[in-house]
Amino acid sequence: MSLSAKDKSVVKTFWGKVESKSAEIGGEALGRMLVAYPQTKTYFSHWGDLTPSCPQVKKHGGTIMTAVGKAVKHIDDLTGHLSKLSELHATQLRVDPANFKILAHNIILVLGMYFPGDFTPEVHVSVDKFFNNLAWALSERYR
Ligand code: HNI
Repeated sequence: MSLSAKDKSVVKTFWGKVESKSAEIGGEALGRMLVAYPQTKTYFSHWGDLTPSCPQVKKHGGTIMTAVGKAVKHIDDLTGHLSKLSELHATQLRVDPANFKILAHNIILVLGMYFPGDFTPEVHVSVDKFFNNLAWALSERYR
């Protein structure tokens, strides 16, 4: 499912609104994922505390969303841009790529919560396509 020029511009415009809140949104999304999809906790067991409000979850939520924000800026070459991050998740972190979609689902959910007015169905469909492409790009180095 490739992103049309319209999808790209919708995602970039929407991200312009999201950016200043993105660390908070990332923390909320990561915290929710760890509770609602407890199988994802295994990858973060070295943190000890995995409650949604704990500092590690908040900090890593910010790290993830910074990476997502950079991906938005490289929306024309997600595969090339995310190659190193894909390799890290494949070979060192050994994250099952099915989890990328689970995290994306949680980020999308929180985007809707934070921006009920801006997150129209039209924005939703483009953002959803973007995260599918991002998940696909992050899975690229698993072969
Ligand atoms: Ni992910 C580390 C980005 C999905 C498990 N992850 C990172 C880092 C970035 C990042 C950036 C820090 C890299 C570094 O230190 O150089 N991760 C992303 C993005 C997505 C994603 C953009 C998808 C949107 N990661 C996931 C998922 C899981 C995951 C779905 C597991 C369920 N990531 C990790 C783990 C680390 C990690 C584990 C190391 C964390 C730590 O602090 O030890």
